[in-house]
Amino acid sequence: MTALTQQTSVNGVTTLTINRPDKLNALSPALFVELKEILLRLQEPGFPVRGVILTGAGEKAFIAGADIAAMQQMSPEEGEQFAAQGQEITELLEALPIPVIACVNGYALGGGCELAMACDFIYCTERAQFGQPEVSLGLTPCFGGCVRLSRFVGAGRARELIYTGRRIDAGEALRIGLVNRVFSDADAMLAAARDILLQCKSQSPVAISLCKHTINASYGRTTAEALEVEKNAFRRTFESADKQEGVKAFVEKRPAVFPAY
Ligand code: CO8
Repeated sequence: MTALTQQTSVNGVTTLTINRPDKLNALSPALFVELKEILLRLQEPGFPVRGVILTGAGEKAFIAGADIAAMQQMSPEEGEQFAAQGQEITELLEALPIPVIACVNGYALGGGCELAMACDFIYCTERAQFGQPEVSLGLTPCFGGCVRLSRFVGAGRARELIYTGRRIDAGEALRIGLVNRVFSDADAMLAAARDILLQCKSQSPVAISLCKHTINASYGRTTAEALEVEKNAFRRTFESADKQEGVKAFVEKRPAVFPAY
């Protein structure tokens, strides 16, 4: 357990909690160092985790963005380095070969919204607020906001939200497809996220990781290139013990039991 990022694991599901509630879990350079260490560990082959929940400590915020106070004195070079740190975290999150759900209770602004969008999908509570307010600070989103928001909500809505810096509530986030589900409170949200991850856990981990890789790889590729990635993924399932077990179990009319990796 670290000071700024807490990690707890139950039944193969790890919960990462950004833990700076007095600063609404704002993302500092030190926090990125801790988070990177944990994400690198989760990536190691054979690490016994099959799903991740990313959430924020306290009642008010998931993450209220990058640490604005830390940015005040940064030179352009330091700013670029901070941006690179944040992008590395979003890329590590996106590349984890297991499902990752962002659970948003409160503010997910700027870098907070960007970290949530680097997860596979987002659940939130009725109190959640999302936004990319960077333009109001004379900044641009730089942990993937300009890149990932349009993937969730389409280019027109993303442009409107980014150019105005407008905050949206949970209902609007659900309507435009930024979040998958809205819950009355954090306990219900976290219970549902754990439940979904346990459902994923009973499926083939090899197949899930290949699906995730294929979906991520489809961005920025032509349809033909993306279909090639999909075909290769399918081929790779034929090299796996999971495919042998899954297909055999169907033929034998019994539930598949996939090996744990
Ligand atoms: N950074 C640093 N501290 C923060 C941040 C933040 N992003 N957000 C809140 N805090 C701190 C406040 O300063 C305050 O600290 P203190 O008690 O010591 O004064 C504490 O958290 C509580 O905040 P408030 O008193 O402001 O709480 P309110 O309920 O009144 O307001 C808001 C909540 C609306 C969320 C308000 O805090 C706010 O607007 N926060 C900033 C939101 C924002 O603009 N986020 C985007 C930041 S930029 C970004 O994330 C883009 C990444 C760009 C990276 C660039 C790399 C160089």
